[in-house]
Amino acid sequence: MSGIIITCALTGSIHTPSMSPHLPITGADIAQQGLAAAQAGASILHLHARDPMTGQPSAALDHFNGFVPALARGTDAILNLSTGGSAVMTLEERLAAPMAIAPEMASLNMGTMNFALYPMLGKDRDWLHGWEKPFLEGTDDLVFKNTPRDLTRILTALGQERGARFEFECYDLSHLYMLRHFVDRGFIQPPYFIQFVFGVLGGMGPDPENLSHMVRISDKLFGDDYLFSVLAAGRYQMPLISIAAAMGGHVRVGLEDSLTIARGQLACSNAEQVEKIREIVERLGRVVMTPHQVRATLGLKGARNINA
Ligand code: KMH
Ligand code: ZN
Repeated sequence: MSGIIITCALTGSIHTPSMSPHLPITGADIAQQGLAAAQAGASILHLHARDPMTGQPSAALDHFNGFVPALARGTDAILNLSTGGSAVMTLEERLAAPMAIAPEMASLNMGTMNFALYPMLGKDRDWLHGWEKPFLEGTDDLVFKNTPRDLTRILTALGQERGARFEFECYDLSHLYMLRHFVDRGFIQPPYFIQFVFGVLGGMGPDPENLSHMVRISDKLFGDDYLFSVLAAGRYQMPLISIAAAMGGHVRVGLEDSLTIARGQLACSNAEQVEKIREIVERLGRVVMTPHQVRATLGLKGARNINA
């Protein structure tokens, strides 16, 4: 089996500060956890920003500049900026930092969908910030908008004009067909790095049968021109990505998608999750790819060509 890519998504926009003291919030936290995750074996760092005062997901370039330069100086891991941001942001807000930084990689969410986080309200908590509870409550009426027009805009502005390659986030079978549509329109060149996303309420559930089917249909639509990676939200993270690794796929960990290291036990850091999956995949006989190998495999433009 070929090498395996470990992506680590450091903070995201799903979890809120009250859910874990280990969720990185400030630029210094995000940089420090990113460097440690890269040291542990993550060759791609998937990046979101937060407001350091409130912990709220942020799209502000200033907040990205709180950690992107430190990561660019301190690691050769590939910096992958989210264009999903948070579902409550407008597309132009989501694009501000990636347009300015012109990263080697950016995420691209392949369809409009529900993004319901309100089940996380189930637990009794002492909320640290006033925004957290209303934010989660509001997700019962939240549309994560990624129309074909939005996708065209991102592919043009970041891909064609700034040389970024993409992590295609597919939460559903239908998203594979949307990806194929943009391939047919000539917007995207192979190989396609497809992230299958499981366990977001609004996308597909974390059933292994769904993973098999996503692979089957991707084989049909993209033949040898794609690589798949898997992320799964919450407690399904490690089990489902371990299956993906055994199937020859790639894996994504990180506190963006799961705050735990084992059932009911908070992870102390992003690096702890990287270390755990690294051990699992190495025991399966997979070899963790270096950033250099990933750049060659995915045809990235190189770290020198970003604005950081
Ligand atoms: N946290 C993932 C389920 C993005 O940043 O573009 C979604 C995500 C989207 O990573
Ligand atoms: Zn993300």
